Amino acid sequence: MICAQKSKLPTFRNTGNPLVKDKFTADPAPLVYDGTLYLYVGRDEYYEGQDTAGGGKEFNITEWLCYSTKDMQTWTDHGSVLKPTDFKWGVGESWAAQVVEKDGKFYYYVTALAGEPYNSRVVGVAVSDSPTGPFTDPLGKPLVSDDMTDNGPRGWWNDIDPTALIDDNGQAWLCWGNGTCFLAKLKPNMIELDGEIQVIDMPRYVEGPWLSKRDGTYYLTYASFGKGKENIAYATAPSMEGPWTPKGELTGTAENSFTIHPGIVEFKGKWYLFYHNATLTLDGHKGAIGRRSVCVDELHYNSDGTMQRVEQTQQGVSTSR
Ligand code: FUB
Repeated sequence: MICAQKSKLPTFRNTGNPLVKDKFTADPAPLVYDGTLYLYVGRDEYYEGQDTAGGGKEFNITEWLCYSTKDMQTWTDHGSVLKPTDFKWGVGESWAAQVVEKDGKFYYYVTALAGEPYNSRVVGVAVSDSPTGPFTDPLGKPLVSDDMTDNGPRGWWNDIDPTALIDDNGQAWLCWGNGTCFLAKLKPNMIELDGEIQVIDMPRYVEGPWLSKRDGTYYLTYASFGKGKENIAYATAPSMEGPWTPKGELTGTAENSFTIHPGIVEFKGKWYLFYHNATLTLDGHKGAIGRRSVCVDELHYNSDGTMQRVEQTQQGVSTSR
């Protein structure tokens, strides 16, 4: 009898920050499901001319990758789980994304470049029965397109960086935006907005929002404009309806990277802040604005619910450096 052999996925050991050392990775988005932490990232790809690119195509991300761990030390590489071209409207580049689980289905909210008739960056959603895919496009069109929001300071590319939170009462929320922080309810089907799109006014808000909840307090953590580049700041609220109170900086700026992007999760009794810097050299290519690397450090809270400032370390959360 011939038994089909399940192909074995590659694994690696956490040897400190950056966490992934064989690829450039950015915009980390953790998800805890069934005792496993899944980490979704965009793959920053090197391309000829990238070092001198000005203003335009700093980032070259054409696929999203997934990693998983049960102990933060041994990681499994699930490879590429979604591409912008998996959406029939998607063309080329993909930016930050997040996966959330509801009733055994996994919803992948992504930033992608959409072709005709959208011709802008949009938020899309893909769905799967498994955290590692395959993911398919249930809508056949973007979830948020440029015509649905005011353009604000970033024009046609302000609808980026979606983050989703499902509250304990089952209400799901979607937050996104560059230059403007947008917030809307999701319908129970998770693939349509429900009601008005609000704008949340955050000091020095740039992009990369991340929604989380701990002990009845809601956190909106985001990339803010710091000393010449982005750092991470946050605000808290007693409910998703607000009011949101700015709480200041959570981190400084990232080493060698203009951008930084938070991803926060509780896993096995500890809280973690994922972010990226650009300290990795790979195949002779030094880290750069579009050659970033995902990192993780522990996150601690004060008794009043505020977050303690996170120092970005080389040790990270590894035990094997
Ligand atoms: O990775 C491309 C963009 O850079 C993301 O969408 C932003 O959050 C910033 O990290």
